[in-house]
Amino acid sequence: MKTPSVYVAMSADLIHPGHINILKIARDYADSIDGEVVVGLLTDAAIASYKRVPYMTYDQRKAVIENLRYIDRVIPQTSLSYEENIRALRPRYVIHGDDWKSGAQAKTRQNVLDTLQDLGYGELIEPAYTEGISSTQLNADARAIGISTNARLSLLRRLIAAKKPLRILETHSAISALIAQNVFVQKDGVKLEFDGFWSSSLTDSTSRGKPDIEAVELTSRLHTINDIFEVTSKPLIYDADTGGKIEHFGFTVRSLERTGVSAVIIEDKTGLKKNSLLGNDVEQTQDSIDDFCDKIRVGKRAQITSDFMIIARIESLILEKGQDDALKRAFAYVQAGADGIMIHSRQKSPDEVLEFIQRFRTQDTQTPIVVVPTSFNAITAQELGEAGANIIIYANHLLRASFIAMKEVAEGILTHDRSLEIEGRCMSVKEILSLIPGTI
Ligand code: SPV
Ligand code: MG
Repeated sequence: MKTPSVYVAMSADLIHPGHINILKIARDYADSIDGEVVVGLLTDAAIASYKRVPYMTYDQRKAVIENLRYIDRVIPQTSLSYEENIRALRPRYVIHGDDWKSGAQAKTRQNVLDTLQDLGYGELIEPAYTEGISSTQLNADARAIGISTNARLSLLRRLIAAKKPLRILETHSAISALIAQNVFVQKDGVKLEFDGFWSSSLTDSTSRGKPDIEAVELTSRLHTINDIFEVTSKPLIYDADTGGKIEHFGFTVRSLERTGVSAVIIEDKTGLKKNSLLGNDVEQTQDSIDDFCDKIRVGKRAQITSDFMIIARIESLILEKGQDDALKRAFAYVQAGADGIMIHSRQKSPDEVLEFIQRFRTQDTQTPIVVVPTSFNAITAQELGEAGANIIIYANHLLRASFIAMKEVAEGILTHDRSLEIEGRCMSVKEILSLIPGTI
């Protein structure tokens, strides 16, 4: 006969006395029926579906949890819902702290009750929640301490594996990165936040009053990134324009990697680079497939970690060379070692990007695809994800937004010859002081 079981689902990323209390209770219930305690350990994808990716990988969390003495067995729980595991395991008891009766987890709880009722077997036990300690508080404390270079660097690959699509926001300073780090909305019980940062060549140059023509050198750009990294913990994708001279690209890769950047995107243009959204209104030259593949290979040979990603950006649609050219390049770049493909477009409609993704995906289901919906802005990230894109970059919006706000306030002060009228458009001094941890 099958051993009777007690089921407990957990993320087990930051184990605290509240978890131990639940597991001890589960042990007591299991002993009372001569059964086993089975932990359904949420996979990275299950956790990332409703909050950030965990600090530790599934295997690391498993190694910790399966060595706790109250537990007999660990199995994966691949979604937030317990249903699949409950149906397969038919536990005598399911155990969860009583804090989930209201709030975001209430739906999951109801689903557990419905499933047990449907099976006509099993009981939900809800011990009192342990006050005074919570994963949320531990998370906040961990964030305040910061993140190591390697942990940040590897986060992007882990996120790509766990979640689709990723939403990446342009940041050009520490303050804009703090906004991208902390802003969130609650949607259908899910906490939606940005997964990382985009260091845009356009906004990093523009915020320095320089044109987007590779005129701001790597060292200056790394200063901005260091400022950003000092106060945040999310991963960053670096826009390296053309990647510069092939002889220099390996050094760029090493510097980015050393700093903790997760990925570099290089575009297949050569000569004097202009911003892609200018299209054929300016002279822009696409690199040959062979030369660009060589550059990808140089980058791949230079990197030290296996986590760093080199993403090849295809400019064929920007330069009106057509889908066939774009696809031919995409497959060649992947063959040369590119860890991802970015397909760019300056059309108002997303059609050409969707066509590219669909055709690319018929031959390659794995390589991550990056898109930048600046001009085709009516399509949602969710829709692009469903079409097969992995990373959606909002490439310039924080800088564009701040420019309008600053100009309005500057004009307002001149118009009224004082600042009274525009105070409402500014954050209060008290608020701005309290925004930065450590000010007071
Ligand atoms: C950037 O943000 O600098 C980019 C994207 O490269 S785009 O401006 O659309 O070319
Ligand atoms: Mg750029």
